[in-house]
Formats: sequence, C-alpha cells, structure tokens
Amino acid sequence: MTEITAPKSPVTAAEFANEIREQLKYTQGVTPEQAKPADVYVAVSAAVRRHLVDSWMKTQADMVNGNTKAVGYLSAEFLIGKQLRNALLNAGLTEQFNEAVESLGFSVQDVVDAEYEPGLGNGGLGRLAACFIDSLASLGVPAFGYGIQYRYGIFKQEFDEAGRQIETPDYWLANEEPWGHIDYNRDQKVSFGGEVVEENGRKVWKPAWSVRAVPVDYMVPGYASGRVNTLRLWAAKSYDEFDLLTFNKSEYLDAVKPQVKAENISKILYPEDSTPQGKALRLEQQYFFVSASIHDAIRVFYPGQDKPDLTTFADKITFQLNDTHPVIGIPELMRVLMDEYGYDWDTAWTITNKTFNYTCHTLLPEALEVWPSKLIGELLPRHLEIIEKINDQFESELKAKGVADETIKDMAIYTGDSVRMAYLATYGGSHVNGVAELHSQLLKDVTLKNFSDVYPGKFTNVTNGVTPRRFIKLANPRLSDLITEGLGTDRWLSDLELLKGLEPLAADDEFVKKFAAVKQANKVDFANYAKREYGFDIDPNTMINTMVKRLHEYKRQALKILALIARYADIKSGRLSADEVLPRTVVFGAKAAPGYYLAKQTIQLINNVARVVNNDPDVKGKLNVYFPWNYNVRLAQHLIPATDLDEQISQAGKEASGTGNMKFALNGAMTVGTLDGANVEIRERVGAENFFLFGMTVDEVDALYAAGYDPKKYYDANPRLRAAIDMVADGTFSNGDKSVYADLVHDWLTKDWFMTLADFGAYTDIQAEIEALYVQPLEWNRKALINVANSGYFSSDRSIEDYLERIWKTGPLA
Ligand code: NTF
Repeated sequence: MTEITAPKSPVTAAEFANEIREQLKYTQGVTPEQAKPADVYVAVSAAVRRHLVDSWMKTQADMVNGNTKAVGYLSAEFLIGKQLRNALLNAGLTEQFNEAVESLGFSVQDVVDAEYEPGLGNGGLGRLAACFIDSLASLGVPAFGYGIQYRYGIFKQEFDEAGRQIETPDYWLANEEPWGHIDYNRDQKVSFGGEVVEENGRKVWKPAWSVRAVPVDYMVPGYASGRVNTLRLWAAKSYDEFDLLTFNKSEYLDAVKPQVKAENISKILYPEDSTPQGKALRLEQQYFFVSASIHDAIRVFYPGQDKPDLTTFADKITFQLNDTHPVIGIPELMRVLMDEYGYDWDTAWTITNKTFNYTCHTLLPEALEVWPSKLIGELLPRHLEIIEKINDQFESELKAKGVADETIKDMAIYTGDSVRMAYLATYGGSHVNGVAELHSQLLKDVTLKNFSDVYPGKFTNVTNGVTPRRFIKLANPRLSDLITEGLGTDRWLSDLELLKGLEPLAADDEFVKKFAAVKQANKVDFANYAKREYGFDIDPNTMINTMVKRLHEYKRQALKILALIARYADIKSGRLSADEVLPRTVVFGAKAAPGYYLAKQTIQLINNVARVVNNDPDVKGKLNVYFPWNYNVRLAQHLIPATDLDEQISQAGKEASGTGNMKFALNGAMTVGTLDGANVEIRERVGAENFFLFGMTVDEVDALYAAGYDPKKYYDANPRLRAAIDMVADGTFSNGDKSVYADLVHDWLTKDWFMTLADFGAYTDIQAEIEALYVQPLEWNRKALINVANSGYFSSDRSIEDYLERIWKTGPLA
C-alpha cells in the first residue's frame, strides 16, 4: 500500500471548471468560447489564488498575534520560476486543473505555456532565495521574502549569426500577471539625497527627493503545511507622476521626468553575477527595498502603534541578508531607531545587531561589494555618518581586544574612501554563514579571516539546498512516481532524507531498470522539447552531457569546450576511430554578464564549435553540441531530468556551493567534478565510487600559484591540449579568421587565472572511466540511483532547518 500525503483540495474537477468559468466571465469578460489559452491561464491562476487566500490570511494573523519570531529574507533577487504548476501542487489542485482545462476545451500544455517566466534573478543566488521561501512555507515558518519587482528581469539571451550573445530586454510584465497583488494602500516612502542638519542637538536628515515604494505581494504556498507566506516585492512609483505646468508649455518629455527618475529604481535587474557594479542606481535599488521592508516590518508587527516598543523588534523578526546587496539595512535600522523613534545609540545598536545575520555567497574577494563613500554621502548622507560611527565603535572594540593596529586597519569598515559592505555585515549582525562546508571554512581561513579570529562565535555554515517540490515532483514526474513506488509513500516530498530508503533497491536489477527507463523517457521528452523550442535534433539514445550555469572563467566552461575540441580532433585525425567513440550530446546553457568580454567570447566559441561539429559528417552520430539560448528555470526543469552526466568543474576553492549540482544528483545524473563547493559534500554522501572526481584540490591550487603558474608549460607538454588550442587560434571555428578568439587564446596561454590548462589532463583522463561505466547501463544506473538515494540532505528544507537552529532561533507557527 502506498501512503499518499499530498494535499487534496475539497473541490472536484467540475467545480474547479466552474470557478474558472466564473473568473473568465467576471474578471476577464470572455466566454469560454472566446477565451484564448492565455485567458484561461489568467483565470486558473486567479482561481488557485482564491483557494489559498484563507490560509494566507490565517498565516499572517497567526504570525502577528503569536509569539513565533518571523524570518525576513532580504534579497535583491528571487528567481521564482513559473508559478502556476507549483501553486496547483501545493493547493492540491493538479488533477482538478488537468481535467477542468480539458473539459473547457483547452490543452493543459497551452495553458501552462501561456505563463511567462519572471526572471528576477541572475543565477544560483536568486534561485536559492526562491527555494528558501518555498521551504519556509512548507515547514510552516512565518516568513517574508523582501525584494524588488523589477520591471525588466534578467535580459533575454539570443545568439546572432556569428554565435555572439545578444541581450534583449525581458519585459515580463507586458501582459496580465495574475500572481502579484499590488497593494497601493500599504506603500512606504523612501528618501534620498539632501543633507543632515542639527536641530535641538539632534541630527535631522533633510532628504532632497523621495519615491513611493508600493508592495506587490506574491503568495508563497507551503507544500502540505496549510501555510501560505508572502513574497513582498517593491515597485518604485513617483509621487509626482506628471508635471502639468511643464506639459502645458509643450515640454512633453520633461513633464514625465520625475516619474521616470522614480520608476528607474525598480526598472531593471542588474545582470551581474559575482562582480559588483559600482552604479549609483544599484545602491538606490538596495536602499529602496531595504528601507521599505524595514518600515513594513514595523508596520506589520506593531499594528496601529504610534510609539511601538521596538526593543522587542528582534523577537518579532530576524532579517537575513542575502549577500551584501541588502547590507545598507544595518545603518538604516540604526537610523530608523534613533531618528524616527528616538532610541539612543546603544539601544539601537543592540537591537540592530540582534536583528541581522549575513550570508556570504562568494569566495572571490573582488565580488564583495565596496561602495565609494562619496556616493553613499551624496545619496544617503545620514547613513554615511552612522557608518563612520559604527566604524569608530568597531575600532575601539578591536583595540580593547588587543588587536594589532595593522590588523585593525585591514579590517576597517570605512576606509575614508570607501565602505566595505561585507565587513559592515559581519560586524553589524549576529551570525555570518557560508553556503557549503568548504566555503564556510575558506571564509574563516581566508576571506574573512581577521573577523573570524576576533569573533569566532559568529561564524557558521549552512549548506545550500534545493526544493524537491519544484525540482523533483514538478520537473520529473516519472521519477517522482518511481520514488513513491519504491518507498511506498510520498512523504519524501516533505522529508527528503527518506530517499535513503531507495538504497537497497539499487541491488534490485528490476528496479534499476525501471529507473533507467525513467531517464530514457525523460531524454525522449527533452529531445522533443528541444526540437519544438529550439529546432534541435537531439538523439535521445546518446549520452546527454550537460553544463548549465552562469558563464564565468572560474566555472571553467573553457575546460569543457577545450576537451570537446580535443575529442573532435581525435576523431578527425583518426587517433580515435569513430566506432571507439561513445556517442555524446553535449548541452550548454549559460548567460554572460553583458560587459564580461572573455565570458562572451567563450559563448561565441561554444556556438561555433557546435556549428562546426554538428555539420561535420566525420563525427556524425558521435559528437553533437547544442547551446539552447536563454537558459532559465523552465529550461532547467526540462533538461536536468534528462541529463546523464553533469559537469561541476570549477577551479577548487572558487565555487561557493553550487545548487545545480544538487538538482542533477537528485534527478539521477552522475557528476564529473572537482573538490569544490558542495561537490565535496555530495561526493561524501553518495560515496567516492559514485562520483567522477578529477583535478587539483584547493591546497594544490594554492601551491601551484605560490610556485608560479605558467599555463604555457601545459600547452607545450600536452599534444591534445595544444591541438585544441591551436584549432581555436587558427580559425577552425571562425571561418579562418584568426582574430576572433585571439584574446581568449592569449589569456589561456599567458594568464589562465583559473588553471584550466593545468586541469586539462586530469579532466580528459577521467573521460575513459566515465565511458567505461556508461557502456554498462545497469551499473551506470545503479550508481545514479545511489546518488538519488543519498542526496536527500540537499533539500532546502534541511537548509532552512539548519538556519532555524544555528542562526534564526525560531520555528514553525504553533
Ligand atoms: C552564488 N553566488 C555562488 O557562486 C554559488 O556557488 C552558490 O551556489 C550560490 O551563490 C547560492 O549560494 C553569487 O551569485 C554571488 F553573487 F554571491 F557571487
């Protein structure tokens, strides 16, 4: 008997169809006959929302009236993906939806396709925030996600004829967006600029301009928890939309200037990932959403109180700073407490310190935000004063602790010229965490070493996780059914460690064959999807080998493409006879930051290698390369379940965690990877014999740097590497034009900052091991199944439980 605990809604399919009809009629004003799939999509979404409203209101009331501290997850990015299927799942309406839509004469696929994916994040950091709010709701923990409703999300990626990345705006709000509710009545005022004056011995900030922050609320339904939390994304509006006087002078463009200036703040998501952008607008964005959120929390938790007792604030809500982007919240809460509510410095500091915690998501020192003091002074003069004072207090504290003057200087939050946001966050909050064991260790040993020496108790680790609802249940229904069959229950969806129960089944050939059949069917599905969406002809009977992530030198897409070129050259030159070669389909997905030159060259190279390889009859059926453009959550949900082999090949010591690695392991892919980020923990759990490890360790990388790294040596010593690089240089992938990749080649041979060349040999060597296993499907799938069984730890539910215990000190609503 299989135990099913999935939520069930009280309505029948026929009743749900009626609800959809009502929405069509009363909200959209169309009959089912007139309706288009997009109308039905909007109607269904509104109908699902209605099913969630009572739980949503009750969750809010319980949160405000009860004694359970809430979590405020402050994040500049929430890469939530499409909402409909997830909302249906959590409302227990999936079956009813399928039937109802058919009964109205529509195809489920068309209706689901009508939803446009919001791209409110760059990559892992934004997707992690989305997984976390899903898990918070599923665990019944009261929480707000606080961020920005960007009018334009991450750019849409296209490729031109030459294979170059072209960025086009992602106007995701062009059509009706049924999930976000704009709440004009709970707006907040956010001010900028001006000056600070003394009045009656008190500092008073006289800002120069203000914008109106309007919340747009998204419901965040928990899975089987009966709880619905809120994702509150702020949109910037102008207080003076329109200047009639100017307009009447026929200066039409000038008349809307104030509106444009205000609305610019929430206009666009910065398409950066890992590198800070020193732009005033970016700081405006950060302050905008953080200030609005802090005021919102006070409004929510002290309703109707003019003089709330904010000494209890840290018992009401704990704010998690998702990377440095919201760190301006620390001086902002200080300012609010002192200037708006009259608390003294020490009281304000105690409250602030208790309220905030900081998650660091990087190891690249250049990725920690540093703002010019001048910019902060111009935009937020009062905050700069407060930051200076925090820094003074910090220095005295360090002196009192006997820290050496030199070290104190190195640790400065405020240097005179600039403000180091990671340092401000580390000092200003209670806890600092990294996102995987290795990363947290390196934060303590390297990136934030001085801080960890002085405040060892602040530092902790919370290894990332992913939500099994979206990334197994929704993305991979076949595997979900098989897991439920194997375990005899679907409780694994809220307790992913139960996957461990699949491990004995890895010895059962019949079960392993079913598991293999799931993968094969997913590959066929993906091939069809890729044909429909991209026009690709993918052969589902080849190994699907995937590398999807942002394009970064440290992630080393270059290593993959060079190895691929070497393989191509092997076949071309006859070194490998065509029948010795295991047929592979390599799939890349990656966006490059628009200003990241080498990353964009790498994209161009991948596209052109694909062009050459896919059109070469000599390698036909043996090697194919595809680069579906515009990698996003939707594509991830299709591609991950169809992948046989996943690439996690960053230079050791550079990838903070990775979360794609977890999604692939949970969907039964094998991983080839370095000892980096969460790979380390994945390998530990699934077993070294079930993970293709290669490459230098962190210590070996450090030692090689120290000894003086010369990439040219590797080029000279390895003929296959040399052949591959020479082909890039000689125009093989640029119609004979040697200039196209000259900079890339030059970088490889002279700098190669992330030691791609040094790891090339190990990477190509391990391919033989991979292929020897792949030709034994039963053994390959046995190992893949063992990966699934041992990856339950990588649920974002477990991450959230770790945060609750180690950092937030709160839990589910009673
Ligand atoms: C990313 N950081 C890291 O590069 C990933 O390894 C990690 O999995 C995710 O965060 C989530 O923790 C960033 O995007 C940033 F901005 F911090 F560099």
